[in-house]
Amino acid sequence: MSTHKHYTGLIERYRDRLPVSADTRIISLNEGNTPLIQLQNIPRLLGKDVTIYVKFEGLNPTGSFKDRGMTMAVTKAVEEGSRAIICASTGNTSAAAAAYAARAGIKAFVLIPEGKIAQGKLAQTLMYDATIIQINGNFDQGMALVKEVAEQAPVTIVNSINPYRIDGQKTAAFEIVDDLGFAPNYHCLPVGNAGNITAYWKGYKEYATDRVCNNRPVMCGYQAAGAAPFVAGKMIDNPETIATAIRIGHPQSWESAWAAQKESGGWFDKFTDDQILAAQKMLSQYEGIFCEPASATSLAGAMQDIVSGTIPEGSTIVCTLTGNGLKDPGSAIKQCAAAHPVTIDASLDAVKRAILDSL
Ligand code: AN7
Repeated sequence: MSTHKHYTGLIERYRDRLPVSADTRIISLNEGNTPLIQLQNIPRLLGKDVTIYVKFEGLNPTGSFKDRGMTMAVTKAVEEGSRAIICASTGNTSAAAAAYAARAGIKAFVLIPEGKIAQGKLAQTLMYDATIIQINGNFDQGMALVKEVAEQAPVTIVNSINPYRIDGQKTAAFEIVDDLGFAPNYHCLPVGNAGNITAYWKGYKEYATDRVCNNRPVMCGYQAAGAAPFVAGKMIDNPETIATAIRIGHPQSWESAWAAQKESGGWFDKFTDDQILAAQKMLSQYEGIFCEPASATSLAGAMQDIVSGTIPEGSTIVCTLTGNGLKDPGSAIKQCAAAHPVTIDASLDAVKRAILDSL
């Protein structure tokens, strides 16, 4: 028998912990199995003795953590005989839904806020050939419409109100514990619709209950200042942030996110767009890891709470980097506009001078 083991996605890896049977047709793009990368330079810059890992979910097949939930949601939709899926999205869910629908050979409809999703996400969704419905409204309005239309049309909702999404996404917590041999002391992540914090907490609890590990992390949920309903303690009607992925004011997983915070002894906090972009740049510049703005909210929060001592020295911290920086080239180029590249003559002399000038 061959000793090679070809990784074929998170449903196969964790099938004992997921709602599939031996004859379920699995719709997968080999998602999951993402790297847990230890930061080497940022802890030193902070001057604190902490161990920080990032779970780089931007390396999933469509470039975000949504693939974990979508492999499960589309697998179950197909198993139940559905011919079409639908979602509202700030961009990443639409890309994942479109890709997994293409893989399954079914139709995807996506409602997106016009002009408010990053370019890479739009490009993907177009290429995977979803039907894009742009609305003059935000994610929350799109979500409300999706819930209404799904009652009157033969479409399966694949937003994280679909419980299979949460089941798929909980596997990220399994992978972290399987990699480390224990759960981190703190788990930091960006919070938008709050499906992911719900999913991680479910995964960590499941592993602790089954004694795969004997600890559970404190859950730290970080939001953009202009879209921080969990910090406000109430829903927000006009969310605004440059981190368009988390431009959400009415999170669907409201109760379960509060449960994660309370049961884990964690907290919510909010960060300005400038703080989020600064964290995104630091991660790129000092660690070589390029995530999208929303994802950097996790590191912005971790850094603040490490520096203040809220997260004490000696801690092991995992930050989820939910999406790839290549999703949103526009905000990156804009942020680095001051350092825009110079153009010179195509001559050896000119290139040499350019190098010597900046050494
Ligand atoms: C990069 O794609 O809601 O708190 O429609 O794309 O589970 O919603 C995206 C959310 C964080 C927030 N980081 O996660 C969508 C969508 C990135 C994201 C979040 C999203 P949740």
